[in-house]
Parts: sequence; C-alpha cells; structure tokens
Amino acid sequence: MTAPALSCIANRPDVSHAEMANAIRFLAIDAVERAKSGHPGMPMGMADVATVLFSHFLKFDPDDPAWPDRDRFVLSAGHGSMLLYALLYLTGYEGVTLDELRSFRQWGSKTPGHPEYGHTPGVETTTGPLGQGIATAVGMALAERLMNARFGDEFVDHHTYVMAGDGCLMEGLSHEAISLAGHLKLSRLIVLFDDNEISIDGSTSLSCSDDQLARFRASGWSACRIDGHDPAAIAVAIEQARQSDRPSLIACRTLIGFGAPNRQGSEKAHGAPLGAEEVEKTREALNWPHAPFEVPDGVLDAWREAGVRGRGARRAWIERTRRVNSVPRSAFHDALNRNLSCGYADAMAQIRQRFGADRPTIATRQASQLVIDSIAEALPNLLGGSADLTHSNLTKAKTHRVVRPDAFDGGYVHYGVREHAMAAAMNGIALHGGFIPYGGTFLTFADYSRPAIRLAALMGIRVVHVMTHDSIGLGEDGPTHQPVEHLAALRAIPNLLVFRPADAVETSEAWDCALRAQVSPSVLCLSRQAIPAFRDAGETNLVASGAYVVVEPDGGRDVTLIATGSEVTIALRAARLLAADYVRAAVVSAPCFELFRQQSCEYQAAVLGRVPRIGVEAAVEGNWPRWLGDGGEFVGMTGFGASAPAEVLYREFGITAEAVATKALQCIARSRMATTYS
Ligand SMILES: Cc1ncc(C[n+]2csc(CCOP(=O)(O)OP(=O)(O)O)c2C)c(N)n1
Repeated sequence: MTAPALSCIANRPDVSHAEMANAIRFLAIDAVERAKSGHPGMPMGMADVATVLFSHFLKFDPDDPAWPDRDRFVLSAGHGSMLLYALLYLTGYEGVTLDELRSFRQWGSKTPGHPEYGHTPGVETTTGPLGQGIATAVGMALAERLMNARFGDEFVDHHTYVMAGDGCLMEGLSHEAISLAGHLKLSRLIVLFDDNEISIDGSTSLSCSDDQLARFRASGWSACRIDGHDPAAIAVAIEQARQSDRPSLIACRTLIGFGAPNRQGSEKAHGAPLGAEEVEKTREALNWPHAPFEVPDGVLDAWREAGVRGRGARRAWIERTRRVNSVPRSAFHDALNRNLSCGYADAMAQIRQRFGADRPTIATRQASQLVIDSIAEALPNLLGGSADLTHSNLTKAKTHRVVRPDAFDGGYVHYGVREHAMAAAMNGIALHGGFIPYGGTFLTFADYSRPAIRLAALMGIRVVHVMTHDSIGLGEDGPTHQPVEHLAALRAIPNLLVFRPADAVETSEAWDCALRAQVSPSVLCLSRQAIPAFRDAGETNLVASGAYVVVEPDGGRDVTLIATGSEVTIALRAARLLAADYVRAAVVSAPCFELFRQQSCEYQAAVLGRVPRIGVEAAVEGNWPRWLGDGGEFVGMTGFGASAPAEVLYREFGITAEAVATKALQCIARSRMATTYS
C-alpha cells in the first residue's frame, strides 16, 4: 500500500506529499517504538492533514515561535504528541532535535508524553485531557478577534487551527466550547477533526452516534467532511474554511495507524508501539526503506522549506507595524507584555486607601466590584466575564462594553452557563496574549471548571477566577450552592493561588496579588454576605504575605486564632470574649495559604506563635492541621450545609465566636496539662 502520491501541492517537485507525510509517520512510529510507549495511530492517521496545513497554510516561523501574529496550532488530541514533535523538528524549531525525538517521553527531554506549554518551543498550550485543547483554542480565537478590533489587521490577523479527535468531541466541554464559538462567530477558528471512528475501546459506534456535522452546524459552524488522506481535498477544505464567516469544522475521514497493515483502522494502533514486525511491514507498505529516525535529505529539505515559508510574513509584519505611529504600537506591545499599565498601580492604591479610610461593611464580592470599577479604565487589557452570574458575581465594570459577534472591541464576555468552557477559554485568552482574563461563577461550581483551572496552574498562566458565594454564609440557596470542600480541593492544586479575603481592604490586596502573579492562576473566593472592615490600608499589601497578625495581645499570647474570609470577624469576636476571661488571644488572618507557605520559617513561626492554635473557616478541615499543629483545633464544617438564613446556619453548625472561645480554652487547658506532666 502507498499513501496518495499527490505531489501537486508539495513544496518541491522532487518530493511528494506522501514522502513528507511519511516523514511524520515514521518519526512517530520510531519514537514510540524506542520509548516503548506512546500513541502512533493518531500521527499516522493525521499526517496527511498536518502536512497540508503546515506546508501550505499555517503562518508560522520557527525562528520566532512567539511572533504575535502567528497562526495558533492546537493539538487537542494531545496523546498524538509525536505528530507535533515531528512537525516541530521537521520545520526547524530550535531545540527540537532528532535527539529529542529519540528521547520521547524520557526524563528531561523536550518531548514529554503530552505537549506541554512552556516546555517545548512551538507548543501553544498543554493538551492531553481531552476536550481542553479545542476549548482553549476558542479562547485563542476570541483573543485574536478582540486584539484585531483594538489594533487592526496590521497587527493582528491570524487563524487558530485545532486538531481534535473523537474523544475531544465526546467530552461535554466540547459542547460548551463549540456553542460559544458559534455564537461569537469566531470565523478564524478551524477545527480539523480526526474522524477515524476509533477510540480506545474500539469503534466509536460502541458509545456514540452523533452526527458531528449536524451538531456543529446547529451551533452556527460551517462543516464539511473530506477524505483526510487526499491532500487536494484537504487543501480545498482549509481554503474554504478560511473564507467562511463562521467557525469551521473539517471532518477528515482517516484511518488510525494509516499504513500499518495489521493495525490500521483498529484501536490496536491507538496507544501502543506497533512492534518490530509491524514496523517492518509498515515500512514496506509505505515504501519507506529508511532506518529509524532517518529522514532523507530531500524530504527534510522540503520540510525545512515549509518551515521558512512564514519568514517573509513575519518580516513584513515587523516592517508594517514599525511604520505605524508609535502610540498604537506601544499600546500593542504593552498589551502583549505581561506588565501592568502605569495607571494601574495608582488606581489600585486609591481604592485600597479609600477602603481603609471608609472601612465599609460590605460583602467582599461588592468590594471586588468596586476594585474592578476602579482599575478597569487604567487596565484596558483586563477582560472580564461571568458564566451567567454577572449580577451575583459583580464582575462587570461600569465602563465595560459587552463583547458581541459584531463588537469585539468590548471588554466583557457573557460566557453563558458554561463554566468549564469559560475557564478553558480564559486559558486560551491568556496564552494568546494581550489580555488578563477574569471570569466569575459561584465557588461551588469550581468543580465544573476544575480541569481547566488545573491546566492553568500546570502551565503557569495568569488567569483570575472570581468565585463568589464562598460558604454557608450565602444562606437560603442551601447545600447545593454552599461550598464546603471546594477551598480544600482548590488548595490541593499546585501553583494555584487561592485567596479568601476578609474585608474590603484585603479584597483589593488579593486582586493586586492576583494581577501581579505572572506565573500562577488565582481564585478569589468572595462572600455574598456583608463583612465589617477591620483594618487600615497602611503602606504594605499584607495579603501578599499570605497570613499576618491582625491582633497581637499585650504581654504575650495564650492562643492564636487563625481564620480566613468572613470568619476573621468571628475570630476577632472570640478574642474579645477570651480577653474578658483574661486569656490573651492573637488573631491571624490567612487569606492565602500558598503565599504564606512561601514566607520564611521565621515569619511563619512569628505569625503562628508557639501556643495552641485554633483554625476557623466555614468549610471542611482539609489541610488546616498543617498550620494548627498537634495541639490545634479546627472550627468549621464537617459535612454539607443546609438551607436557612446565614446567621442560623453559623449558629447551628457551631461556627461562632463562643464556640471558638470554648475550643481555645480547652486547648489551652490541654496544653498546660501536657506541660505540667511532661
Ligand atoms: C478527559 C480525558 N479522558 C480520558 C483520556 C484518556 N484517553 C486518551 S486518548 C483516549 C481516546 C481518544 O479517542 P480519539 O480521540 O478518537 O483518539 P484516537 O483513538 O483516534 O487517537 C482516551 C479515552 C484523556 N486523555 N482525557
């Protein structure tokens, strides 16, 4: 068997399309074989599509993988990572060498099991959890239109291409994402669907009967089906998609494991090495008599030519944008570089000082609204949004105009009831560059976005989640809406900053930390209920230290009360109750444990104190014992909440100043006994 020999669209007359595609296939086969693990079937199946895309359409320049106006390519079917690594090598990305391909999936290599953003040049986003790539790409395509509306075609005029498999399209996330993209008419988004009708368990007919074309069309997309091994058909379909006034799906009918006589078309090609014998047979079948990892010079040259195809476009872009008057040019680069605007610091300082002076008794979600209102104009690249809870999350600035298909100059996205797609799209927006995205929902629905939040943390990108209604304090909506385990669950994600500010000043400081966190996503957990202010603004952002002493009793401590968010008020009242009994209680506010963990041991010890410690948080205990030590106690939730007014719930669940004071006295007594008898 041979791959279609259509040289008509190859870069060089002496090298056929089939040879270029086979170079991808065999690099994938050989790397998986050598690693003894990996997924050869997808790269073998989609090699023809990838060859046409990269050699004729994709606008990219390996010399500058971060060129702002490059097309974005997202391998949503991340298990097919060798397809991408082979392309990066073949087109000449520095650092993605043949040796790196030989080290596929090995410690320290540039070619990890699934593509990882920030690890391998040319990888635009981390993929592997199916569905994330296509949803992230929606954010990239949206960011492209938003930047285009602000800076024009001279600066921003590119496409976002996605390769997604059956698995990506089966995931629920894909529905949210394609629906949002269709609504916004993101015409620069083109999805190349690896329509091979195979997933791990076997034929997709085992579990799925969707008419994908009809499904996408129903969401406002253009859709067509082609033979994914016919380069001419692929080229025509991509060209048509580029002309469409809506996002496009090209279902590329392919054979998984194309070319492997005993594996192609079968799930056996999906996720295991072909084996020496089958590799031999595939070499024969595809007429590829070359040694493992050997790409003949002519074929490599043709690929390298494909790699330099975009050089002219990049140079033209540099020239073009250089000619533009310097105001928009510097605004463009300001938006792209991750620094905050000059006006931002003043705007943030002003609202923080105002909170300190006014000491308002307001919900932290309201404080957050005031912060957003204050900084939105000074920070034009702040891109707001909410998953249909704008009026509850209080996320829309007064000055924000809404993003619509005919108005991409807006600064606020109504994501609809699509928390997961919102989180993934925000990742794409941040990755594309030009914006700091934030989006709101209720904290209890963090679970709906969690896989995308985790990826943001893994990638180290700045995305801000505004999650209001952060405890039983939301009251009558009841246990479905009352988060209890979510703080603990979010705190378990590495590199995620979880903030739970305790008053208006802390809310402004938490926002400031989140916006300055260049390499971490943040979650701002905000109250529905009003909370009294308890501190001055002062000079220093105290939230930045993660936890700090709010009350230090004279003459030493008997106990330290540590609380977060709305429960700091309870701890302060408990300290007053204890003072009436001549018990000296320090109160610590701990708005961000991740930042506290980064402080010196000395600072941590000074804040925590060498006395019994009581933790107070209207949530389950989670990792609190780490901060409370052996003699500590936790006052919080042990199960789900209930439907009732907030005050009743706090009383019934025993999260009160009295309960905290009682626990404190018990702990102090226990620790004195232990000292006496030791
Ligand atoms: C969210 C998620 N669930 C499960 C997996 C494990 N997984 C990896 S590939 C795959 C099957 C994907 O099928 P398809 O997209 O058709 O890929 P193909 O077999 O065509 O390569 C599964 C279940 C995953 N990576 N992500």
